[in-house]
Amino acid sequence: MSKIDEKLEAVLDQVLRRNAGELEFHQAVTEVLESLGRVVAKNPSYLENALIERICEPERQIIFRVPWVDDKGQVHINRGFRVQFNSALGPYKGGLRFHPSVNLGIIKFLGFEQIFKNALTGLPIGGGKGGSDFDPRGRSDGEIMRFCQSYMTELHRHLGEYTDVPAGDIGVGGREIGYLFGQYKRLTNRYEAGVLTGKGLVYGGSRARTEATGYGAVYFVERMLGTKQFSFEDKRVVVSGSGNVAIYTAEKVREFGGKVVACSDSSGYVVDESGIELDLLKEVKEVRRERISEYARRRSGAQFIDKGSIWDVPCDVAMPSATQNELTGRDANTLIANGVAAVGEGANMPCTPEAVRFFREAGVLFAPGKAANAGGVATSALEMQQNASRDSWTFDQTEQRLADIMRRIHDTCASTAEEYGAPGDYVLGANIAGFVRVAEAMRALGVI
Ligand code: NDP
Ligand code: 2IT
Repeated sequence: MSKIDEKLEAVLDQVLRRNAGELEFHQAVTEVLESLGRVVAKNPSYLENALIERICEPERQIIFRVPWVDDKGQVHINRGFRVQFNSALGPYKGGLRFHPSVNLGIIKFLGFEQIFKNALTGLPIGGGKGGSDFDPRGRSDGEIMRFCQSYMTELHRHLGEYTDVPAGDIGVGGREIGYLFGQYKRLTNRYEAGVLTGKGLVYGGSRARTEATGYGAVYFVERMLGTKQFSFEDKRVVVSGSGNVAIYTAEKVREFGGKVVACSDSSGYVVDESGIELDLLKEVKEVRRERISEYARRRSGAQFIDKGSIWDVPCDVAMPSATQNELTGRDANTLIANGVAAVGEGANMPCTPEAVRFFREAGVLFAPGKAANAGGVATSALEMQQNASRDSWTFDQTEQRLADIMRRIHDTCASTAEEYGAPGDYVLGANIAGFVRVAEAMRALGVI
């Protein structure tokens, strides 16, 4: 990892001090600022008007109480968040995460990453993120619904199709978006479809949004492999997680001729040397919401392992698609020793800084999350377009646009890295290209 430019060091120091203890946020800001040294060297005007300081400070942070009643009549309190980070390019846009680990620092890291990711899509969307420390695991549909309704009862006053447009993330999928949209509609008495994305197809959702993040990540990595005359064809692939991103990553890898031999959840991982059977994985995870061990129990030849790391499984391509910092420096060394050719981040910041450094030093192709997983939010922006025009596109039409967007993001990252003297460094390329687009818009809008 490049050392930070001294002009940016003061900015970083201030961010670290002002946001004490928010380690994931520190990590995300540090990585971006490390990339910006080459930009300010070339164009010092980006240091004027506290532009970079402003990018690092959310425009608005909302924290609220979310009371709800469980099936036994017991009252619970969770904490709700929405960080409206940057609206220079469009309304705040980014998902909601429901997971017990959620805190302000995690939402801020995700919101900060989202600014640059959304800029890379080339579509008119600002950056934001939200969520709650609510744990959906083991909760009934009724409990999930009451939680979503309570969460939206507070959040609705901060949203709007021109203001802030949430979507899903960990623990928030189609079911939750439905309950959230229903409550928004009820409170506002407006059928404002464009206020949330990831909606069901019967009430304004976009075809291919469910598949978009995983499919998009595979499109990106396929193009990245192409720069070295490789492809997914006959490759062994390991995909961590078994949620929305992981499942549709696996589906597209298979379409491209690769074989996904392992996936996971927080209880462990399964290895299936004949290739993960997608209908069974969807049945276990999407329909029945069971643990990953259930997959191995129902599939002969598959093995469930609850010790060690999924990255111990040898592969040609690794696609971490579960959560932040799930792939450590040790894991990176194991993957490198096993001959990994490429790593594509389906999740947000799944590789630790040390892991990223090891991959870079070993010459492993590395696609950072803010570029590789941008297909989800890009398709959300396509959902907003369809809602604004009261139109509904076919699956093929929508997927074609997704594929074009991902190839363009890849090429932008690659050409930006080259322009700034670091060919093949997609981290640098993504950070710089995303930053420049946001910075130019912010400059045009004045000091706000
Ligand atoms: P899901 O809730 O659908 O799935 C998350 C998966 O990751 C589950 O298998 C879950 O296992 C696993 N996981 C979550 N937290 C942990 C943890 N602390 N340790 C180990 N495993 C964990 O979420 P998504 O698939 O939507 O999101 C996955 C990642 O992709 C996240 O980083 C998200 O921010 C990112 N992302 C999502 C997009 C989207 O459109 N959904 C778009 C871009 C990025 P378990 O069930 O056991 O918790
Ligand atoms: O991290 C992400 O990009 C998402 N969770 C998707 C955001 C969105 O608005 O579709």
